[in-house]
Amino acid sequence: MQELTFSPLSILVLHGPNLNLLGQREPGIYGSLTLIEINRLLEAEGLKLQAKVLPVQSNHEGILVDTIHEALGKYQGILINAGAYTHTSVALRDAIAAVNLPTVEVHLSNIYRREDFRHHSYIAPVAVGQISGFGVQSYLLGLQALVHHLRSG
Ligand code: CA2
Repeated sequence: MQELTFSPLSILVLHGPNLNLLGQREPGIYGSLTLIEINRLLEAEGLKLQAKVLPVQSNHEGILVDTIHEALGKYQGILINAGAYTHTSVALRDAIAAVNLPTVEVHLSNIYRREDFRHHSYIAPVAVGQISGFGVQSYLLGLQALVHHLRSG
């Protein structure tokens, strides 16, 4: 049987502030998996999709901006959970717009069922799309959607 092979893709996965605490606090909202476990699941999903996944977490807006700038030429797409910076950061939005790499926004919780201040995303207008509310599945679905978008574009 003939194997389907795709051109290699590298995807930058960005996790924003406080997501390093996953699995240790607030499991009712964010689930019981740690960030390391989520990254392992993403890497396994990447293998299935023939895409290399590189996860980075930072609590610092400037580091996230620098990491987005450095993605140019190294990665074909970005999967991002910007955490609380989703609702505050024009700088992250401008960085994504500047590098112009296809970006998918994900959230563990459904931000539209929560406090009003979480209903607005600065990232959404510069993203290909957004997946919110499916726990770790938001990340896995987001990775699938991004890879599909990159391969069909
Ligand atoms: O639902 C999401 O994925 C969020 O991006 C998570 C952010 C929140 O500010 C967004 O509105 C929605 C918060 C991440 C905080 O993660 C924690 C993990 C464990 C314990 C406390 C916080």
